[in-house]
Amino acid sequence: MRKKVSIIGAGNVGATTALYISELDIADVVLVDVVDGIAKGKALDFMESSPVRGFHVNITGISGYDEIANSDIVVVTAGLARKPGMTREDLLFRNAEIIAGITDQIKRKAPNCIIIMVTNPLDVMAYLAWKKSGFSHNKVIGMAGVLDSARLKYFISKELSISSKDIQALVLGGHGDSMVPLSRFCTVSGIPITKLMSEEKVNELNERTKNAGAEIVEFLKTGSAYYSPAASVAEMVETILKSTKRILPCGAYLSGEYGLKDIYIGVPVVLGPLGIDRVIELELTKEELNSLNSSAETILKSIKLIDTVI
Ligand code: A3D
Repeated sequence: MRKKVSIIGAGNVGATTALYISELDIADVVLVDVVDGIAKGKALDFMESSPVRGFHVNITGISGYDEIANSDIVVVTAGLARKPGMTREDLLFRNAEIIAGITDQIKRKAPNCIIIMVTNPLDVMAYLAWKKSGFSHNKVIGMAGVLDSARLKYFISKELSISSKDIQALVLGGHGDSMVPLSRFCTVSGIPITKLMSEEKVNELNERTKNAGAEIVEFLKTGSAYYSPAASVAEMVETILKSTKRILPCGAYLSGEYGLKDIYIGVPVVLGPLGIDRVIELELTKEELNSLNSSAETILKSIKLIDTVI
């Protein structure tokens, strides 16, 4: 029996994720969207590319939830983007309602799956899905750290004119302005990044990483990044399904690690076949811990705001 990955939301991130996962040839993919025809049309289009791209898995597109039954992983990318005149809070409430509804469906139809949350605000939506699903917290994971670290790796590789393959970079904290890039843990083939570039340059690349999402929105005008987010989801899916137990930065539930409790936030974890195997707790400097705490405060404030939906 092939593994099965369902993706809720067949928009830019969802559809691109479906394509990347299909091309890995490791799982059948079910694409779900509330707008009738979108998922079906895209799935059929992808399948018609399979003879050329050489993958053998099946992609199904639907507007209901029956087909997600027995999914090993459900990736949630459904939601709204901020529209003119909409505050961040409005968006928070609208997406919270959407995610609450979707989580109900996942709980009913795929009670044994692992949920990977992508919808923003990421850490809050991951918390909501965990609470609403009643799943064990190792089975609800947020995707952000893989993307934020990938962006930092890319900027470093461009700066040093070297392959990004040998770069290790770590970004902690909430997904957004408050993320915490940790240059102390950033290396190129084991060489600390600070030996290869000045501190000013390191800080500049960290800042660019924090604003990387906004930089792309500024170019696109009507949407946000989706190729790199989708690639990051596919990496998490591959890690889980192939049981490679890689250490990846993910949105994880903390119950005391880093001095934080009852929150989802980005930290390095061992990602195993059952979800988060364990959280890796690093010894942080006072300054790094302060940044992580202020990132956590922002997330906790938003969690409080959607108390009624939870
Ligand atoms: P978009 O292309 O608008 O796709 C969203 C899709 O969700 C649309 O096709 C909608 O029809 C669909 N949808 C809405 N409500 C439902 C529902 N109840 N059930 C099923 N489908 C529904 O957006 P996108 O793909 O660019 O982004 C999707 C989400 O991911 C947004 O919340 C983004 O902010 C977020 N995102 C997060 C990251 C991270 O790194 C965490 C990166 C990129 C995007």
